[in-house]
Amino acid sequence: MSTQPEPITIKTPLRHDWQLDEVQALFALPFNDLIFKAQSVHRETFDPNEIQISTLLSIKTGSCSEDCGYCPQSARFDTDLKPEALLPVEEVLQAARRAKAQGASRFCMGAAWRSPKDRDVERVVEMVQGVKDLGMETCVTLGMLTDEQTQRLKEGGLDYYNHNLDTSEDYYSEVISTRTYQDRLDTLERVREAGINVCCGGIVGMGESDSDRAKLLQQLANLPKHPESVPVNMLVQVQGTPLMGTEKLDPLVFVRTVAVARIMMPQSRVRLSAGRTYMSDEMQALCFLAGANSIFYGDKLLTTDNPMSNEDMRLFERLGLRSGGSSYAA
Ligand code: SAM
Ligand code: DTB
Ligand code: SF4
Repeated sequence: MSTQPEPITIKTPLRHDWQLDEVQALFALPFNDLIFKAQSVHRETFDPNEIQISTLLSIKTGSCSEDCGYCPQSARFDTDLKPEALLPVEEVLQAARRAKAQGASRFCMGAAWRSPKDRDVERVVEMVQGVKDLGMETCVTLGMLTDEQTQRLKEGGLDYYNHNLDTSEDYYSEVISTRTYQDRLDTLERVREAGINVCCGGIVGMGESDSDRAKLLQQLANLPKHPESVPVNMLVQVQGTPLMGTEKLDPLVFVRTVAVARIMMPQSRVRLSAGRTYMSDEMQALCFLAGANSIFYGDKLLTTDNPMSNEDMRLFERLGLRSGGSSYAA
């Protein structure tokens, strides 16, 4: 019996020298050409019908000192949120067990801090170890980190650290004043140096311009190494936050943003993140076609709603998608 040789696919090379006009030219392609290109790049690396699923839990909620204009957890805005101290480890592990039973492969724990205290990091390390013992991948997002804290998380076995650039450097000061873009880049560099996988993306629909979206993706792709995971969030508008009432982004521009992220970071997981409750099934299907291959799964994001798990499973069935493929593709 003769065995067929495996077909050879030549992968799009990874680039870190994107120029703004090149990124803008991708955004400006006719929609069909852009989606075709994104889906072609996607198939060089990934199974196009496999979606990685992560479940989020807010382990410390609200009363945050920062002024991120999109965020319901800032102490500076009058939102309807009930603050909660850092959760006990066992409560977190119960939520992780439920997430695993529902099919999530990664458990992401978020805390409303500017930066954690050392004793908080110790408690988070216990959570990471407990979640890993369940056989799940771990991700945490705790704000800015020191070298020592990053090291502790690495030693504790953390798989991913989420820290978003959120928007372009130019638009950043319109949204946040209490920490700088450079602070974010510094934390990302620490996480990368420590050998923890990087989860880094942004939010669109905050009133930014086309060129801000292009610049955000340029920043992400021109990092020394592409983030393994790139969350693309649509702003969830929350009553009481300064960005409440911002003009809604054209859904097709959101899909284009996903497609351009896929083309520029061909081996990263691009996550269709916050905002899915406001997206039609058809829009989400277009995002998967544009190369999104990860979602947040479970009825809640951190403090706001996410589609119900059974609705997501139904959508997966209708689209012939499977959950799986938890790790970085390369
Ligand atoms: N406090 C930490 C920090 O800011 O780094 C970690 C938690 S913070 C809530 C994590 C990320 O959630 C933010 O960087 C932002 O990208 C995203 N986020 C927060 N509120 C959002 C909203 N209303 N809509 C979309 N994304 C949001
Ligand atoms: C990310 O990029 N999006 C998630 C996660 N990383 C931590 C958070 C979305 C939060 C949406 C608003 C909320 O639920 O509070
Ligand atoms: Fe605090 Fe993070 Fe919300 Fe900013 S995004 S206000 S740092 S919880």
